[in-house]
Amino acid sequence: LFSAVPLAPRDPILGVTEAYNADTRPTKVNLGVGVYYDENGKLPLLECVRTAEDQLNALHAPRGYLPIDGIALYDQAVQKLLFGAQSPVITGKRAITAEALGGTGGLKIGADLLRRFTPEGTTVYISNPSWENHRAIFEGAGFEVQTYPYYDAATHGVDFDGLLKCLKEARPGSIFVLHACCHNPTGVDLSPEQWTQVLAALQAAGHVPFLDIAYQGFGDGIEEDGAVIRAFAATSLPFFVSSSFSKSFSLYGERVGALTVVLSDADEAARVLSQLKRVIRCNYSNPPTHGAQVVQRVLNDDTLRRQWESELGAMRVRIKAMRKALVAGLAAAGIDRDFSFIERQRGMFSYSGLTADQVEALKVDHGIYAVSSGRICVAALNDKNVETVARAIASVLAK
Ligand code: PLP
Ligand code: TYF
Repeated sequence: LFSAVPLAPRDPILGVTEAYNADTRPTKVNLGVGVYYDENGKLPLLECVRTAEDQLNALHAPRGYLPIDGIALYDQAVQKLLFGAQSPVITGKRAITAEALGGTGGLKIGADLLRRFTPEGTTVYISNPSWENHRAIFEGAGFEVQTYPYYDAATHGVDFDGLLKCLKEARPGSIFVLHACCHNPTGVDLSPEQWTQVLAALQAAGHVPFLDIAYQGFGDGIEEDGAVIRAFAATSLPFFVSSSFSKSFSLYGERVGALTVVLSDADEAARVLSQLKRVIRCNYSNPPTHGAQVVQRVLNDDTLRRQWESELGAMRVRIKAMRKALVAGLAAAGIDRDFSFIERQRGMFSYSGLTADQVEALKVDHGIYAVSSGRICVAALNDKNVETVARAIASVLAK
């Protein structure tokens, strides 16, 4: 049965970490995976998380099965975070939310749900480029996946005409996966005016938007980064949102995320929730307790919530400082190419423009690991390594 099974390709991003781990050079730097490291190069445990965990430990609560859609207080907190507490989609009971296994889990149960209720042959469009798991998840759910034009390397911006054209020409009722903020891998987001046009085009064609928000708070702020979701919620358009707390709470391994769907009315929402629960039951039955308990406690407690906002704000500010330091470091290393776009990009990533060969040289000659597309994780830079990284990049550019 298994003698002819071919070896599957490695994940292009997680494979970088495997190679990095095997490198014995003490000066090595991992700019591959999208993880936030602090100024000492360490994965942080947020103070708000530590406090919530201490409180939870003191309770010594039993661990029964959760409801299929997770902890109610968590689901409600997710909705408030996404839409604002007073949003009509919440008060009108048009939004349903299920705790999910990270943002990935939110995408997966959303994809499975859509597959059950969209016509055969429905196409899913993801950005070109996108997080590769988008393609894998939607293809795995049984969809044909195509790309819409997004990144324009010449301008380090968005090919907006190409994107609009695709939205207009795609068969009505197609599914569009959109990064709500901090686009992975490019770091290039749409402007509010562009979002308005995208929203109008989606509505005109009756497409199904599937917003992915995995980096809320890393762009301009929690509120600011959620503005796109609120703009969608202000229309009557049904849409999906997969959200993740992996990065914003530094809770990667706890798998805390959610799927939220906004429907036309409360009755439709109740029916769709019943179907979503069915999808969850046959995937993993019900979600885990710990991570969602922690997040729920923080979001629903004024003091912890303020602490979270301040800790997340500090991460955002540090990343921006590292963007500046990298651009300055490249200039100081004698590079005259204009790298100022790195400062304009948002979130954890920068599409640096380095070629696959240059990324390979960075690894071989300098022990600096990046994704072969040229994507670097700016959140892995710190005051101690940024100059080394800048000099290494300068040296491979000069090769
Ligand atoms: N969506 C995007 C765009 C991401 O970059 C990530 C990163 O991991 C995810 C979803 C998934 O997040 P999680 O780790 O919570 O599954
Ligand atoms: O893009 C990244 O680096 C993060 C982490 O299969 C990640 O989103 C990467 C690959 C993957 C799962 C998570």
